[in-house]
Amino acid sequence: MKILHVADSHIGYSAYHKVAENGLNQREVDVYNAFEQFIDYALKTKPDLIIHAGDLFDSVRPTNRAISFVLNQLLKLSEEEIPFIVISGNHETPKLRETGSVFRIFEHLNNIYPIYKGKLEEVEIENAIIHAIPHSFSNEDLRKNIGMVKLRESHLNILVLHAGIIGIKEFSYTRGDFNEQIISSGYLSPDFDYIALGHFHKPTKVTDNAYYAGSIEHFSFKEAGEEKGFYDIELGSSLKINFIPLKTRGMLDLGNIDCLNLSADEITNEIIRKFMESEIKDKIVRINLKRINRGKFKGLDWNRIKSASSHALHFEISYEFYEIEQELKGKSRIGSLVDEWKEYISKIPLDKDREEIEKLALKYLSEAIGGIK
Ligand SMILES: [Mn+2]
Repeated sequence: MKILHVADSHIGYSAYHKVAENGLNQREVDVYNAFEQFIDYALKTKPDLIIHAGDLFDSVRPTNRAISFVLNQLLKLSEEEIPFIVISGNHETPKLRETGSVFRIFEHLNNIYPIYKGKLEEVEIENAIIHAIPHSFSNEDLRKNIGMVKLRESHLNILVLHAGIIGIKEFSYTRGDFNEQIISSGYLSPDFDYIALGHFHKPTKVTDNAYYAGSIEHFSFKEAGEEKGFYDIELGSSLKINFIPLKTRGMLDLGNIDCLNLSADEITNEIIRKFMESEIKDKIVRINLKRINRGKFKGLDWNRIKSASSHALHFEISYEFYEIEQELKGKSRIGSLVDEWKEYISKIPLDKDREEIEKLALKYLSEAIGGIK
């Protein structure tokens, strides 16, 4: 059985100020392009099944444009009779049930199976049972949903989930996204023929039978330099899995410049040198300035930096001001922090242990302040 596993398309995402020729936000267009490449691949290769493991849309209320784009793409699959199973992820699931799901629109399309009601649903396609678990109302509900799965021995059993996985040494997931679901790796049973995961944006093998497809485009600088795409899978008595890259816009993190011992001019030169070193044309680019003070920051030659970065799609500087940390080290600042904390705690009703809590807090405060280098 031939399956395509894709996830985290985040259709409707837009960012930065660059506008495409058609007047739309360039990043929104980039994401449409990536998704369309995927659909074209599906139409050409005609898989028996497509699984989208959540976050098809970037938000609970996508724009009409984003909805009609997806509708048009899915209609192509529907007409070609390519089954498309999509579960809801944290991004498109409303916090309040009454809000209703955008996925309802797709419910009446032939061959399109939107799974979004917070409960496990089973879809049978050829000799496979797809146990599809949408974004659930809580982590506990998610665990209950997984517990309800009944493997069918006569069939291939595929689990679909949108969640972070913790508890695997080789794979560390850091929590972060809003409303996200997390489960421990113990729920990824080796008894499934395949587990199609969504949520983590980097394509990753988590266990022998569980994979994150990753996202179809770069959605934050954490993803800079990552390859984006989806899996083309041959599933039978064994699992053959092939990563198919998509053409996406480059995102470059040009790293840090330590500004402590550099003059404003030297920092400007260093930024421009980094631009020259890397091919930044049409890319999304970031540089981080470490240990810079306000004076030097103001003194950077912004005109030169602007013109040297003008052929990037987007350029941003992140920075940390050094003098704030230095102030913290000064005695007066420590004093005021402690005073601020004492005032804060005095307003909080504590029946007992006040002394103990105050002692601990002061210890941690002084450690934290002392630890800033
Ligand atoms: Mn997600």
